[in-house]
Amino acid sequence: MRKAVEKSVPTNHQRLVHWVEEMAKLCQPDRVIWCDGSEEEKKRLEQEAVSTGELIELNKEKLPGCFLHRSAHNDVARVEGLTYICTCKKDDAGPTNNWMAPREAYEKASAIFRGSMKGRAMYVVPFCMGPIGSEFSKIGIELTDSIYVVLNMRIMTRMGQAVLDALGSDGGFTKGLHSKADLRMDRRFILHFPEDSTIWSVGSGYGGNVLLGKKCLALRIGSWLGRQEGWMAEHMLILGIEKPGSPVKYVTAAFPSACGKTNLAMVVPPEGLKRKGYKIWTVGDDIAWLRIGDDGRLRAVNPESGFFGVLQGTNSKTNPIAILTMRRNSIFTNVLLRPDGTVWWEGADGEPPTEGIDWRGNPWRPGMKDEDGKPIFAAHPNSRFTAPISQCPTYTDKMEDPSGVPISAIIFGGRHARVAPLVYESFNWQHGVYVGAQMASERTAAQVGKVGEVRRDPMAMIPFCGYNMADYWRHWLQMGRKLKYPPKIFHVNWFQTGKDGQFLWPGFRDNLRVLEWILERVDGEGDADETAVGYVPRSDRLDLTGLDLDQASMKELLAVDRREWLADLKLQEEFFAQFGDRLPQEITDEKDNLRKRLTT
Ligand code: GTP
Ligand code: SPV
Ligand code: MN
Repeated sequence: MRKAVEKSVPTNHQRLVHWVEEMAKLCQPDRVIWCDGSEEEKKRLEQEAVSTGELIELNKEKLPGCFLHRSAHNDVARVEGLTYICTCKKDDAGPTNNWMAPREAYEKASAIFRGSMKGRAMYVVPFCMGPIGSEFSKIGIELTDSIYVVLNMRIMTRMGQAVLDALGSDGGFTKGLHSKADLRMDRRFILHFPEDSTIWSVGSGYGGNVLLGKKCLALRIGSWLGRQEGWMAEHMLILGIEKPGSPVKYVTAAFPSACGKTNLAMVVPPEGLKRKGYKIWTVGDDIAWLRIGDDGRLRAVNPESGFFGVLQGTNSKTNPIAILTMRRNSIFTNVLLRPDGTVWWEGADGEPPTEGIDWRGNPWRPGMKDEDGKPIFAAHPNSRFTAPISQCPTYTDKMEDPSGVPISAIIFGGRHARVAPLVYESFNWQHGVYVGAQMASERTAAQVGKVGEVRRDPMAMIPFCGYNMADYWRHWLQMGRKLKYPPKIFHVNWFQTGKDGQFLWPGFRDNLRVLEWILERVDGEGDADETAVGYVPRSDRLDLTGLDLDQASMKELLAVDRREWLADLKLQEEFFAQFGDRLPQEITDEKDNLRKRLTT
């Protein structure tokens, strides 16, 4: 009997096999299934998920190969309050992470994992973050009892037998264990053990909590490994911009969750800039792994192979490339189902449907209100699509380049109704690191919590940095010293509002006008005024051809309001104080220099 089981195990990696057996003993699934990533396996899993209602097959003509999934009502976003970094020393996790001692964490979670897969299968999902064989890449194995997770991992990562083959009989890997268990909030934990390269996630079935390659490995464990091994794991899109006659220039941009990364990664030139013939290449929309190349430049790889993108507000006007990408072989999570088997969400193309089934699975009509008189949404504000990056019209095979793409500029940004101007350039790398460290942004629906509240979110990594952020900034500073050609660092803000509460900047495709100035600056061109916060473009310097924006708004967009900045400095100081002596002196120096510049 035992022989037969062993025979079906498609690896001779004894440590891996042993760990899978141990976890199966804990979770007690009915069977253990090793995933090979084949087309046949995909079909089989889809059929099974459809038969249990875990997935709903969508209209075969209009959305071929597409499925709808509804997650539990209490399980629709990342749960930062239940996400922990479990290091031996609390200080290594730092003041911005939840911390639990490893032993306590394993014990607590084991009690929930114990027997949690009874009556279900345990899938063994071998996955690789980054191109298989690249020095950037890392292998993980996720054990899960969710077919939704397997099918998403199949899109989001390089998954299957090829990964086991690359792992060989003794390769290193991150151990991921996931079980939906009973989906109870009070029995939900997302635990990271960077010292063991282990991730345990229990009690959730939602995206960033359970697709362990994404935020858990590629950012939290990744950032830890990056510091040890001399590279960086960042919450950044990677985008190539090609001007006719010039080589493609690549930039990365770090914006907090639901603040515009996917949109910028797929930006389409606005009418007024079309004459310039720009081409855009999408390398990644959420995560970048950065290393110093032999050429002394910063090089980036997207560790993922798919998008897990926000749907609300996504339509053929705001993001046509995303709409084309998700027309087939995609998974839609928490949207409205139309009677014809297509899907809809707030801000999608076309009029709201006259009827449908909402994200909770209830009949829905436009204008419906709940008991408190609040409108009932057709889709959850954090509803998402999962789609392969290879289907993206702006896909580039540079994505597969094992040595990554060279980065010319790093762009930080947040959702900031006030304070930050549309764009500014830092004075140098050290100042740029400070610009990233002082970032603040309004909360969005991507995480459970109060939407709109401003919080500090350095480098858009506050929920994702797997160690003490003070050490993280030190690592950034060190990387800069090692780079022969450090990229220039910028800050943007697409979200300033005017007195009427409306966005001042049109955003979306018009953001390319700002990227254009950024690339000019990279080339040592582009006029700028030196202000207290950094270099700001002269208002006539952005190419606004075809854009109906009055001079007054443009001035407001580029203004640096000293009073507001000084008020914000107070909040920064409170934030930085948490790190005590561990805060790098350079950050304090940069902050003090800013105060000086603002007051003289
Ligand atoms: P995550 O996947 O959570 O990391 O989000 P993201 O950073 O990729 O954000 P995404 O591009 O999906 O955009 C999030 C929301 O912001 C969507 O509702 C977009 O329509 C909206 N958005 C994106 N870019 C802009 C912009 O330039 N201006 C405005 N006003 N809204 C934008
Ligand atoms: C984010 O919240 O930054 C996301 C979505 O990209 S999730 O996968 O849930 O983390
Ligand atoms: Mn993200």
